[in-house]
Amino acid sequence: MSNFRYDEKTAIVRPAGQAGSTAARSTQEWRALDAAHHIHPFSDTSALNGAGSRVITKAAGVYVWDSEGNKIIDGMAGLWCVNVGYGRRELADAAYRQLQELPFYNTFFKTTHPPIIELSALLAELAPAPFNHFFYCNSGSEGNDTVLRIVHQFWLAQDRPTKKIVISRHNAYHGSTIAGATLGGMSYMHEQMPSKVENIVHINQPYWFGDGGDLSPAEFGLRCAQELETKIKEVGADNVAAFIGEPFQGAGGVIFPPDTYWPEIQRICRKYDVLLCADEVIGGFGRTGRWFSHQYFGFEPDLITLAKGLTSGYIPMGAVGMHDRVARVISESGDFNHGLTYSGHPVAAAVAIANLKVLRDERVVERVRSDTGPYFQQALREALDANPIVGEIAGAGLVAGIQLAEDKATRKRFANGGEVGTICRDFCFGGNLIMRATGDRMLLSPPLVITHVEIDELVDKATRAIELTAEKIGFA
Ligand code: PXG
Repeated sequence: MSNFRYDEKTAIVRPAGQAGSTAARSTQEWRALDAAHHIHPFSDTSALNGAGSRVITKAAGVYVWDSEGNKIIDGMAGLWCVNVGYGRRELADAAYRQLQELPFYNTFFKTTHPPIIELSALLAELAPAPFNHFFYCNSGSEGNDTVLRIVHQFWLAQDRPTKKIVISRHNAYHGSTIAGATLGGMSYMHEQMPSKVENIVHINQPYWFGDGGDLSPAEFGLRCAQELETKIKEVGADNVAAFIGEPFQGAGGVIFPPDTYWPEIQRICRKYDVLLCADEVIGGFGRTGRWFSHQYFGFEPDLITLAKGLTSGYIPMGAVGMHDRVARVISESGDFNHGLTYSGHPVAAAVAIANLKVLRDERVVERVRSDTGPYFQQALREALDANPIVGEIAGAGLVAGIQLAEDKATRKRFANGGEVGTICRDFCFGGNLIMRATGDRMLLSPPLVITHVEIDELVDKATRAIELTAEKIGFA
């Protein structure tokens, strides 16, 4: 399949048939070239170049290999996306076939093509009943830009042009385009933007461990949701178009809202005629053991943003799924003036179909729900509940956020938030484990095809990193 060969001994990738050619490079050479020409996302370039990037050269299943030959268990599924695991031949073959058959054609100008037709029908089959229409783009960020366009058009088409405000949450992540980052609640991103998109406001996140005070989780969930009602009243329901939220916050730290939160958010949205948008970029395609994480939390959004697991990250693709009541309005309101050259790209669509068929036909989502998900959640709790620096373990299915904290009983977090998480992350590096840190929350979101044995390895390595961290800061 590949024109490149991986040399097990040197851990170097070489063009096939050219062992030892100049195209093969050492880690040092790769790092030097990377430093010379590549600006990395969300990175301090000079600090990174000083330390040198880790060069990942191949992957299979739940493992990646670096250019030094280290085999690393990928507890983050790439960047929350490689749901079917690495190296699935079906996806590569689908791309190859489609590249030969029809590598590109657009879906503008009264045109369509078989891959995007088949993908749309398949998504309609897999998504909950009222989601039968999909608009395509290339990423989660573009998906959320698209959500803004749809929401605006939805109200405009119904002669309610004042409904423009979209309410989001602090510490949400909705992407890095200007609109995506404005929707997100990451202030460090806002600080570097020339301006924000208008008519976007934020309320607090449902982060009980940090902000719950003396309230029970259930009370706190209700109180956070009711902030939405307060905000709607403050700006006027006639001015509010939509609320958007990740069913659980991913990049923000795998923050699982209390059970009371989403039903109350839904009640408020319905009461004030506000569209409810679920950003399923991380939660979609099986992560919680349901096809979509809004199903896990028991609510029914009007729009869903999709990306990442749609193609398992093998090729870029994003989409927005519309509830019938939204699709009807958008379909019947004349031109929708939005689209991207690669909206519905045939190769991405072919890969998405192959990916979704793996998830469906191998019953991967069901397995996460009834087998590997519960096994993973239980293993984490057994290993870490008694650890002196573990404050809470949040999650479901194959996603978890492990809060490192000074005192579990009082939910006291460490001063200098993030330092302890960084120490732990460094131990993960040393232990050939990829586990992400957001502040002092350690995050796991492995490929959904992970086995029990691999879960044991993942949990052992994560536990070891956390134990070493506890020792280092004097808590062991
Ligand atoms: N919505 C959510 C919920 C996301 O997690 C996006 C939208 C944007 O998707 P694109 O494809 O435009 O990146 C995301 C992306 C991290 C991290 O550090 C998370 C994401 C992206 C980059 C880093 O956890 N999520």
